Amino acid sequence: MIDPRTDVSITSDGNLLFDKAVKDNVETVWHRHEAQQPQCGFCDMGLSCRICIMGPCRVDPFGQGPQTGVCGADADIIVARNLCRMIAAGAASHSDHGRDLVEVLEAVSKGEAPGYKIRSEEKLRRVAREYGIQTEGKDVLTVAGELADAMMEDYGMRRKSVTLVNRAPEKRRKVWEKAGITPRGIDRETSEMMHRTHMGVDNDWVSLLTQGLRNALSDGWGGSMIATEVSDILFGVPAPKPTMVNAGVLKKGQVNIVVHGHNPVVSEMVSKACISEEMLALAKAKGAAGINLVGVCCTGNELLMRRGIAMAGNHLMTELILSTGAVDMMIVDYQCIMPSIGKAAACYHTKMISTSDKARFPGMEHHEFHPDNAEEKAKTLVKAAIENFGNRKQVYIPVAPQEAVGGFSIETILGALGGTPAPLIDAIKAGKIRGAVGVVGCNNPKIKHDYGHVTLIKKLIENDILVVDTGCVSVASAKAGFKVPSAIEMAGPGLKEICGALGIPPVLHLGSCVDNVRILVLVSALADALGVDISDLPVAGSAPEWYSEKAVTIGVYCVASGITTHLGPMPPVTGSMNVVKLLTEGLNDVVGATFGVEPDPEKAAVFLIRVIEKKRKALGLDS
Ligand code: CUV
Ligand code: SF4
Repeated sequence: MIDPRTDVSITSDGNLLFDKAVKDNVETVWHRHEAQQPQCGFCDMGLSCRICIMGPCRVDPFGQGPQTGVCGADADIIVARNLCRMIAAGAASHSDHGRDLVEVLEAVSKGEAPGYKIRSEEKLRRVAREYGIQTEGKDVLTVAGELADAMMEDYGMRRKSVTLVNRAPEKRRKVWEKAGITPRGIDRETSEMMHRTHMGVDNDWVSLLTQGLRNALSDGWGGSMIATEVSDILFGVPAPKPTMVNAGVLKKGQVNIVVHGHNPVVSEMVSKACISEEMLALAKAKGAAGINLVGVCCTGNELLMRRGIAMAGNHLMTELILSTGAVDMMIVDYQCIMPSIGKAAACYHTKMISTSDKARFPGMEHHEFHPDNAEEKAKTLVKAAIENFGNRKQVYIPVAPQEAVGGFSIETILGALGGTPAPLIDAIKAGKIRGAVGVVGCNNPKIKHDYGHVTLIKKLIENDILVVDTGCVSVASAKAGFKVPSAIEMAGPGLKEICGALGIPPVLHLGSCVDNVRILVLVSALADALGVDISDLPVAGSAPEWYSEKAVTIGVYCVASGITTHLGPMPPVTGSMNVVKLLTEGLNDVVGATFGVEPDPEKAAVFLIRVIEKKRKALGLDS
């Protein structure tokens, strides 16, 4: 295979491993993306519909061909329905991930999950009280069981609203009440979204999108928030830790195990097995100096947050790190795992393992993890990885790892500030920090790998804007060196002063994609401290290289929560100017925030800075 491209990424490990993959005849996401060109223009604009089999249908954007599908749906209806189904899929993914954690919590309470335990009793009791559970005098497992029960109710149809919306500032909850978008039940909103988008149900694009907002809020303040909170309860509340990033975290002389996916339920058990004496002795007996567990994507973020475990890469690096030939085993759970990677691994000695009853992949061995067998399964797999160490052929690890600090939970951020957001607010009031932007989301082969993330973040911190990041962005920014305390040298003078005094980098790693809810908790604390709504704060969101349905849902719940959000790639909505206008302007009157789309990260920085400066002015901060 000859490939003229030498610059798919802005990172050197990305480019070098891409060349290696090409040399080894490994097909990558970039090859397949090219093979898809030109991609369908109707789909790109959201104008194709295959909801029923009177179709599939397409609406002609130029006005000459058909203007409705067979059922009579016009461009507005088709575009809105398609977007709403993306929201439902994203909400379902995060919320189902949350459900898996609630099930582990329940199993722990019943003593049916050996190896798992309650690591943060303090947080368990605190969250239980938010659910109205009387915790005094009750033992920890009883509280865990009652909390799991109460959370299960959040998924259903017995409540007026999901419980954790109470964390939002009162003003925000009023906005939701008025717009009729307070999420009632987590599964309910997703289910209703699917119902409304069936042929012949909701055919008003405004009312469809309104339900889209409610559905997204059921993720942000429901399913994702439960996922994060229960993960903290079971695996510990993250605190800042030093770590390493990029493909250089793989080690030549050690057994390399990579975990990929999203749910910490599996990776936590694997991480435990990797440090057991028994496994270490076995590795040594097989000639390895140790066992090196590293992560990719969000399950890696979960481990990094709580254990300081190194990150080998983000979404577009998942195939490439296999081409190091140094991965003895990759263990996946679910979400964002390209079905191609089994094939890529087949070019090397790498053993590929799937673990979830709901996620299977070609070219992988399936070893199903459940709360009752996870501890044992993890040991079996680590053993198999050790056995596989001797089968390595050539190993190519082209770069040295980059240092980074990760693991900022809101609890530790506020703790570092003395228990209140006041010092942060003072720095914002004084204009030393102009505001904050959450930069989140994926990679997408439509954009040079990590270019959007790194370019945007560089501009923001130069302009004294504090950046918090999650998901695949967090790996990009760590690789770029933004996550060491000395990175303040790249920040503007005010941000440099504040971060310097606190000993923190100008870009804070808040975790995985479900951990975007930590941003919601942080902005709620800031808004409450100032007595304003979230939409009044000098904050914004951005997803410069997003690709997934989950990212759509995150974007929508951020905007519905009052955070104006930038998207790099255009979502498939340009077929309806009505929908575009609602998303980019109209929503301002409903929720006080909008979307902005700008593929160029330099221009996106200007957009975000303007949003922040406008909010500052409205708050009277610079008068
Ligand atoms: Ni959930 S959703 S590519 S791994 S951030 Fe990474 Fe993060 Fe997007 Fe997926
Ligand atoms: Fe066509 Fe309407 Fe069926 Fe969609 S729902 S495929 S527009 S007939």
